[in-house]
Order: sequence, then C-alpha cells, then structure tokens
Amino acid sequence: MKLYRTGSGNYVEESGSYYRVPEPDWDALVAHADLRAYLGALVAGGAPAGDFPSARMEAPIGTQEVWAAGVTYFRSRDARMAEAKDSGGGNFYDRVYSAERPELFFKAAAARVIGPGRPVRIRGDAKWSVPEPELTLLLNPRGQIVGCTIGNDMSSRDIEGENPLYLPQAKVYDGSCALGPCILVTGDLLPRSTQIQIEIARAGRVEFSGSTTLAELKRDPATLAAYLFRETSFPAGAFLMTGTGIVPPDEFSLAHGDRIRITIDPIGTLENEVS
Ligand code: DO4
Ligand code: MG
Repeated sequence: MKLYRTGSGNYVEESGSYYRVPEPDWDALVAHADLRAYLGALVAGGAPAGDFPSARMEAPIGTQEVWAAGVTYFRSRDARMAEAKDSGGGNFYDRVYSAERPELFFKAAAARVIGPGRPVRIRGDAKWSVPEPELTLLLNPRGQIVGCTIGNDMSSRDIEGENPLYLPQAKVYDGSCALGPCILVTGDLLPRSTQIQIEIARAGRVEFSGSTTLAELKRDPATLAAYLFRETSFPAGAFLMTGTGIVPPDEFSLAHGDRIRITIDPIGTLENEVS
C-alpha cells in the first residue's frame, strides 16, 4: 500500500486504485497504533476516489524531522576518503564505516523538505554539488519502521571535503532535501535485491546514471533506527535516510536546470529539477 499526501488530502493506493484517507493530519497517521491495518481497512471498506490524478502531490511529511545516516555503503566511504584526504579527514570515514556506532546527522526540518516535482537547490558558494539517492525510512513515535520513501540528500562535496566539521553546511541548506513521491507502507523491509537507480538529465540528454542495490547497504535499517531513537525522542516520528551507494564521477557537478530522477521500484520515482 502506498500513502500519498496531496494538496487535497491524503490518499492510499492499492492495486492501482486510490482511496481517500479521512484522517487529514499526517502526524496522527504516522502515530497510528497500526497504520497498515488502518489503511487496509479503508481499502477493504471504501470506494475508490476518482480525483487523485488532479491532486497536487506534496512531500509525504508532517512535522517530522529528517535525519540521515552516512558512509553506509563502501562506495560512499571511498568517495569521502578521497575528497577529504587533503584536509586530513579521510581516516574518519574509514573508521566510521567499520565502527559499531553509525554516523547519523540532522538533515532537515519538515518545513525545508521539497516534494516531488518541486525544485531542489545547489549552494551558491559550492563548486561541487551532487544528489544522493537514498532509501528513507519513516519511523513512528515509538521508533518502529512503518514504511519507506525515496530521499535525495543533496550535498556540496567540496565544502564537506574541505573539513569534516563543515558537514552541516554541506548538507543542510534551503532545497537540500527532497522526499517522495509516497510512503510505501509495508510490514517487511525491502529485499536486498531492491535496486536504487538515478538518472540526471541535462538539456534533454542523460548526463549521469547509476544504480546500486540494498545488498550493498552495510547497516541493518532497524539498527540505524534504534541508534537514532537511543537517547532522543521524536513525538511526531522521524524520517531516516539510510545513506548513498551511488556517487557520480569526480568530474561531475550538478548544474541549474538538471533533472534528477531517483527510482526505487516498489516505491516509485522522485523527480526534481535543480533551480
Ligand atoms: O559523512 C558524510 C555524509 C555521508 C552521506 O551522506 C552518505 O554516505 O550518504
Ligand atoms: Mg547521504
């Protein structure tokens, strides 16, 4: 089942049909004692709504904070070590990749999250900007994984590489976090064979494409979630990006007008243009 937030309310999709969700409050939905059963009952008892196609899609978020895990794929470890080697910070990334405690950082307040079809941004003071396509968990206030979505952890690699202490500036700025198009509400974690794909088009041509699978994700999503909730409470729940396994070649930097398409098959495609 997929849960959508739109300008005209919330919808659940099952087998190609869309049903209106009477609960208008996203935070209340996320906090539901059993969201899957609640949505399942709506689908079983309701009539499909025909007005979904005309609804304006919004980011599937209420007031949740967005957090992110880093260096959870070998490819990400390698890229960070290379970009930070001149600053002497490379070794931190190697250590965190194999440490028991994961890297977790604050990514975005809900108000700063960009929805599907809306523009993401690159920093004006960065020279090397990339998208990071990431499976993103939705956690309820009890820290349970209730579903997942697609996240784009837009990043400024030159700022991050200059000094690891600049990470918040490389990661947190207006238009740096996109989520959507929906929440896949599932009781099971996605299989390790699940593909994450990205395509970046410039002036109508594919400038970069790449893919990875969840088999390359070194950390167990449930363990990442447990670390996030260890000593921090989230009364509205939280999103947790699980890290990137796709890094474009070093010569590549995003440009204004680029179109970023991230696909995780059972969830859908998140598409944003760089403004
Ligand atoms: O440590 C820097 C951030 C890493 C990150 O965002 C990722 O691996 O996805
Ligand atoms: Mg990332």
